[in-house]
Order: sequence, then structure tokens, then C-alpha cells
Amino acid sequence: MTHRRWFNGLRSRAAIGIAVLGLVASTTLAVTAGTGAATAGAATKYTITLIPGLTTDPFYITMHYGAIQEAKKLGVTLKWAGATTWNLELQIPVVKSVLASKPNALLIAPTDDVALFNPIDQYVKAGIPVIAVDTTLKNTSILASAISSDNYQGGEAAADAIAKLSHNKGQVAIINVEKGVSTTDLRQSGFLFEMKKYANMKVVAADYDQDSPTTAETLARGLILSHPGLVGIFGTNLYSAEGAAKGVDAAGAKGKVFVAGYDAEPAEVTLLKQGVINILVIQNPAMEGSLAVQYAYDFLTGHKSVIKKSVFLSNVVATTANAGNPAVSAYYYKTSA
Ligand code: T6T
Repeated sequence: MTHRRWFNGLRSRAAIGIAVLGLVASTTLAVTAGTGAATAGAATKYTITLIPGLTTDPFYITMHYGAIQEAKKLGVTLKWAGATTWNLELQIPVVKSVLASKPNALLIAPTDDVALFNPIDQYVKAGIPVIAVDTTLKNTSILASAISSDNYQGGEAAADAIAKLSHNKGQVAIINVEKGVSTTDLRQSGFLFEMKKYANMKVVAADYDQDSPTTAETLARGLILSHPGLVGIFGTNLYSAEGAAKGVDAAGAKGKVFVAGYDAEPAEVTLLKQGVINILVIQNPAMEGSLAVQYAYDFLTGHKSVIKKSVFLSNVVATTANAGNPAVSAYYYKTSA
């Protein structure tokens, strides 16, 4: 399917992120950078740099893959630079150093919807268009476009799945990344909104793991101990879901505490097939990456009118029952671009 045809079917609406500045402890200082794609050896006219939330996450690796494919098609050079962990204190210096390299366009997943505004605004002031991909800013006025999946709907789907599995009653908890992340904040909002529809269900906790599966696992074990009536945990992203599921498994609570997770890297898919994770809301990061490159190219070649200011792609829901179905497994994430 071409972008244009696929794109016509998209829903778009204003993003409603909840912005709370969240600082995380500095962990790894490593930064990776590299060229993802170019036309057959020759120097290309445009250089587009993609800065993911972190370079080691299969979600962003799959986004990189999609961006590389599109860059090859369009004959542009794609560069990839970022920190190896989710940490705004590590992402901001990368954003600053990429600016010094003067790319023609920037594609970025901001790790915080407020703190990244100023570093991104420096590009716009220098005449470099910026497209947010996956996460976005609270103030989107400076962005050429913001491409993401329907995060609010994903949260609602997770709530409905847990409610169904637990026959609409019991306590549930959320394990989230950190406040100030547009995507996961929306997933949590959608989950909380949907849960209100179930009179006999109660959200007893919303905890944060700073994108660490180990922390998520510890949190899950603690939640199970402190809430004997717990019937479900929503892990709002890849590492939160993986950690939550491992915690449930370690506590011997598989089948008692249902896990709704997000994303689809190999460990999560294994846990889904084992029935430790019961549902995964899967995104389409390859499509996000490829559309972002397409939009950057449209912008640079004077076709701004085709660019939608805000794009939300649909999610795919995987369950233990349909995990082996090719229509679902086609969306599982890659571990190398
Ligand atoms: O869920 C994705 C992404 O959408 C989110 O913004 C951050 O976490 C992931 O990268 C998964 O780890």
C-alpha cells in the first residue's frame, strides 16, 4: 500500500498529553550515531536525522528500519543518533550535537513533552523542520507534524481486556514509565477512563519504573503482595510490560493476575504465547518511521500541503490465542534494523 492510500484511512486528532516534568537518574552515558541509509554510495541532496527515545529499544529499532526503507526509496541520507537508555538528560546533548551537524530535517521522539521544547526550537529557529515521531511535545506549534499511534485507544483496549478476563471485578494496577511522556501518559489516561465503566473494578496503584524492566518486575511483585485482590496489571510500554509479566510469573500469579502489555519484542511475544501476558497492544513503528521520512521529504521538496499536522496510527491487539496468526505476527518488532 502506498503512503498516500494508507494515509487517507488514518484518523487524526489533537494530542492531549499530560505534562509533568520528569527527571530520571543518569545511567548510561553512551551515545550511538550512524548512517542508516543512502543512495548507492553517492552523496545525496538531503540528510535527515532520526533521534529515537533510545537506540536499544526494539520499538525504535523497528522505526529505524521503516525510516531506512523510505530513505532508500527517496534517495535521501538517513542518520540515527541517540542515547542507549531512556533519559532526557542524555537525549538533550544528542539533540544539541546533531544541530551542529546541520541536517536538513530532524525526526525525533522527545523523552519529555516539555523539557525538549527548547532544544527542538533551536532547529526551527535555524530553519530546520522537525517532525515528532512516537512521542511529542505538549506545545506542538513548532512541529511540522507529530506522528504517533492511538495511545489513548491502546489504554482503553488494555482496560477492556483485563475487565473481560477478570469478569468485570477486582483490583487493577498500572506500571508506567515516568510522567511527562506523551505516549504513555495518554495510555494511562485511556486506561483510567475506561476502567471507570466497570463499577466493580478499582485502580489501586499507578507506579513508575523509569523504563527499567527490573524495576517493573519488583513493582509487580510488591503490588501482588500488598493487594491480594489484584486481578490485573497494565504495563504501558515494552519494558513495563515485560517486567510486570516476569513479576507475575515469579510470584506464581499467572492466570490470577492478568497482564495487559504494550509493544511486541521477542521476550514479550514469548510471555504472550505462554499466557503470562494476556494481551499486547502493538504499534506500527516501521510505518511511523517511514511516514516521518516521507513527510520530511515532502517538506523539503515544497509539498507541505500534503503533511498532516497530527497523525495517529491504529494499534493491533495480540492475545495468547491469536499470537501465532501471521496477520498479527507481521507486526512483531525487529531487533536489528
Ligand atoms: O512503547 C514504545 C513507545 O511508543 C513509547 O513512547 C516508549 O516506550 C516504547 O519505546 C517501548 O519501550
